This record gives sequence, C-alpha cells and structure tokens, in this order.
Amino acid sequence: MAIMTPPTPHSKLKAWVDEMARLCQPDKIVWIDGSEAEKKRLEEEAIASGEVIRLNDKLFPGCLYSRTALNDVARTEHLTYICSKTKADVGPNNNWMAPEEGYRRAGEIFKGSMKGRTMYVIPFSMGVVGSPFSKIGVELTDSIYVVLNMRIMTRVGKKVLEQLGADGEFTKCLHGKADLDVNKRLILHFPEDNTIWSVGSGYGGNALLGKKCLALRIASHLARKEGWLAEHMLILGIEKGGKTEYITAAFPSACGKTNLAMMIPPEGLKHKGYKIWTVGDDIAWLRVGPDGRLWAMNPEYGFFGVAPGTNAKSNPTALATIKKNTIFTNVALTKEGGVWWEDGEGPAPAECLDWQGKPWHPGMKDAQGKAIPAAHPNSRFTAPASQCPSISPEWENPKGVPISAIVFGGRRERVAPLVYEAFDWNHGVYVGATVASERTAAQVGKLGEVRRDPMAMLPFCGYNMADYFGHWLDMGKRIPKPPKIFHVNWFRKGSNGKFLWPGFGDNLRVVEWILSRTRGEGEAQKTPIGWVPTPEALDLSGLSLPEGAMDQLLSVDRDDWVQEVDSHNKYFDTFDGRIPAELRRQQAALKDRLKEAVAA
Ligand code: SAT
Ligand code: MN
Repeated sequence: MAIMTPPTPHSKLKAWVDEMARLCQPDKIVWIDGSEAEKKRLEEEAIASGEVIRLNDKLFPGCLYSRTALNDVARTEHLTYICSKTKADVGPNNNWMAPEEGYRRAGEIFKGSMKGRTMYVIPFSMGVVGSPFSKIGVELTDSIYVVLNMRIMTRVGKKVLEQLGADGEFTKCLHGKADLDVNKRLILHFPEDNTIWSVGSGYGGNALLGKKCLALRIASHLARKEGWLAEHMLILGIEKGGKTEYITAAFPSACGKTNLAMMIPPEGLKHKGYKIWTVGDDIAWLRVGPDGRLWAMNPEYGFFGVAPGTNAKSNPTALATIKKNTIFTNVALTKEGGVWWEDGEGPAPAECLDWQGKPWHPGMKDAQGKAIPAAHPNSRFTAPASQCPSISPEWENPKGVPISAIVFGGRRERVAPLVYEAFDWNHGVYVGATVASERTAAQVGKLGEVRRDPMAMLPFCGYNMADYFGHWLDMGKRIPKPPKIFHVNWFRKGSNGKFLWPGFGDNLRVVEWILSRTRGEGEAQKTPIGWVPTPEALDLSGLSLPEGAMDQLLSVDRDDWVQEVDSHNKYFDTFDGRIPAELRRQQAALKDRLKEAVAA
C-alpha cells in the first residue's frame, strides 16, 4: 500500500485511519489538503476514469457532470439506521440496529472493498473553521465524486487539520461505494461513538456524510447533550430600510427551501425596497446568544439543490449560482455539453442523453404511456454558496444571525392554511411536532403519500423523536427572548385541484406578515389553531388571485381539523408513552378550542 505521511500530529486520527485502511484495504491513501492544485488533479483523474464528464467550458466553466447508478438516486431511509445502545433510544422514527451488529454487518461489506482503489481522507468542518459552534469530521471515502462534492459542501483540508490539532474531537465518517449494490447498502450512525459508516451508495445524502448524517443526525444528538438545536432549516435575511431581520424555515426535502432562501421580491412589493439575503438553504444550527435571543448558523459551505423546476422564474438566483464550478448529478446532457432538466431554462433539447445516458427526445413515453423525464426528478446541483448573488454578508459570521421567527411547513393539498402563528413557544413546538407532508422524490417511496414529518426532521433526527420534542420544550425555557413560531403551506389546492397560491417570490408577502407579527404589528384573527391573517393583513398589491382564493387559503375547516387533531393523538401513541405530557395537553386544548368554535 502506498503510504503518504499523514499531515497531522493527531495520533488518534492516524490510528483510526490505519484501522479503517486495514479493514477496507485500499491500494493508496490520499489526504485531502483543499488546495486548487489538488482539485485540478482530482478532476482530471475522475474525468480519465469516466466517473465524471467535463461540461462545455464556454457554457459552464469549471462544471462537471455525473450520473449515479440507476438504483442509487435518492436517500434510502429504509437502509438508514441509528445504532444506539437500545431501540427505545432511537424511537419509532428511526430504524435501529445494535452497535455491535452494525459494525459487524457493515464491516463485512467494507472488508477488502477498496482493493484497487484509493482511500481519500477528507478533514472537514461544519461551520466556519475555528468557530466555537463548528464541528469537525473526517470522512474516509473511495469515491472521487464524494471528495469533489465535499470540497464544495464543506470547508476541507489543511486548515481543518490545523484546527483539530493533536487531540481535537472529530466525527469518524467512513464511506465506501463497495459494489453500489442496494442489497449491500447500509447507512449507519453510532451517536455514542460519534461515528458514521455508510456503504453501498454514492448518492448525496447517503454519501456526503457531513450533510444529513453529521450535521443533522449526529448533531441533533450532540445538540441535545449540549443544549442547542440542529435543524433541517433554511436561514433567510430580509432587509428593509437598512435593517435586516432573519427567519429560519423547516420544510421536508424538495419542498422549496432553496427557492425560499433565494427568493426575489415580487414586482408588486418592489417599491418597498426589500433585499433578501441567503444564509443557508438546508441546515441550521441554533444556539441561545448572550443577548437572550436564538442565533442560527449554516454549517454548510455549498448548496445541494434539486435541479428540476429550477428556472429563471422560480429561482433566478440559483441559476446564477450554478453557472460555474458546479457539479450536476443525474440531469440530462445536451449535445453542446450543457445540461437540461424538466421545467428548467428554455425548451427541451431536440435530442440529448437522459440521466441514465440513453438517447432522449421530447415526448418519449414508457410502456404505460407515462412521459419519460430527461432528468431524474431528484437530480441535483452542487454549487459553492459563495457564488450565490444573494449570499448574506453575515453567512460566515462565526456567531450566526439572530432569529426573529421560526417557520414550519409541509406540502398539503388541504387542511393547513397558507399561514398561521402559534400562540406561544410550547404551542409552536406542538405545531412543529405535528407537521405533515406529501412525499416527494427526495426519498425512495410512494410519491404524494401524506406522512407526519415533525419539524421536517423525521428522516434526520438521530434519537427518539419524543425526546426531541422534550428537548424543544426545554429549549423554550432557556431562551429568554424566543422567536415566534409559524406554520406555512404554499401547496394548498382549490376545489378545482389547482394550487391556490403562486408561491416563489410572492411568498415574501407571507414572510412580510410573519415579520410584522414578530414586531407586535400585523392584523390577525384568532382561530382554534392559531393566529391567521385577516383578509386585508397581507399586502397583495400587484397580485391577482382568482375570486375567493384568499378565503380558501386562509380558511380553517373545522371538520378537517377535528380529524386532524385526532390523528395527532394517534401519531403520539406510536411513541410508547414517551411523548411529553405538555404535547398531550396542547392536543387536548386544541380539541377543546375546536369544540368551542363549533358550538359558537
Ligand atoms: O440527498 S440529500 O439528503 O442530501 C437532500 C435531501 O434529501 O434533502
Ligand atoms: Mn434537506
């Protein structure tokens, strides 16, 4: 085995790399330093091996194109486990495997799996290197694609090793492609050992271990221990009149977090002079600041966004961000060496190669007569956050930004109104704990199926969600000046089956109301479920909605909600008596309010 002298005095790190190399038996070990020269070398190697293709440098300077294996296109939640000591510790929201069994089963797959391959050692920091709020991980991987993506999504290399010093704490992350066989795929988290083992997948959330695995599953566990919150949230700054206020928002995967984080004010509100600043689009780490407010930081360094649906209307900021130095995965490849996806820019190319590498032309149908998409619905771009035209000047502030409002949301055709405000922190935790959403292409499974996705963390909470709700309730006691909590639903449909709300930039109208409420302004009416804007409270200038749309959007249907509130209790029942009493109390209080409202 070719041995490069490890560029670190950290003996535990070196010993662990040695041990993992003995297990996986790579031909070579390469320590990632994060330099430009290294990037060039890796890209050339990956192009030579056919793992990636360079796009036309005139159209897409510095961009790469990649395809995953056909069975490896989304997170595989059914193969994702939390390996804590007991099953009760991980709850019904996670798959559980005993730690010894996890190491044994994955170990068998890892064994010798890097023969003939290189093992890359990627020291990475989630958060600004050196911030007391950041966490360091080291990922070992046999995938150059993973290395190239991690270089965009996290801060990597020499500076991280320097920060780690001789004995710093780090999360041990082992990743291997093995045979990319779904039957030999496991994504395992060992919170008690601060360790992640992922084998058999090369896809984003399964393989870029800094993201969902560390920054959410392991971090949520650490956050509970250390008294903070690791959340599946975007962070957004809204500037007006020289003052910037910040909100976070938690939506399930592929429900528009990236679009909201990069939104452009709609024409009708232009005269107000808003400027939107992007701090993060997927993950927020939140802590109580010395001023008693909640402060949020984005632990990531790039965006891993859904490509289909990204166009000059939906998200011009994202389009500008991905013009250069971006990796495209599972989109369509055009003859000119460019990329295309459904609902993207311009008409479909007359011919191209689809995400599987097969010739494609518009109008192609499968055996069932269903349109064959050129790009996979969960195809992605990986782009440096620094390239985003709306990136906040504060995005690398090691302290984060102060949060005025927390927004929860899901994708629901019915039931949930466009927006409502929780009565207080504990009620807000209840609202977050009972979020439901229709399944999207970001997870393997049945599209459209409604599932509870509390705080958009269902697939990402590294421990029993009942205890997680308890932690949220606890945090409320520790934040002297808590942000207000809201719920939004951009996806409500009218009786004609069409979306009622235009979404995208027009969402600023809702955000504007949310911020006004945090300042004690903004008109609202009290409903059983929370404060809902009065019909005049949202500034709709320049927006023409169909007759009656606003009433439908803001309506709280009692029958729907009576059913909804019963299903909350059934959901809570799945936690074997571990649900905090306060949430049961909230459920009963909501039920009472609904009864009173019916009687009134
Ligand atoms: O694939 S990822 O998990 O990184 C993206 C997502 O599902 O949110
Ligand atoms: Mn996400």
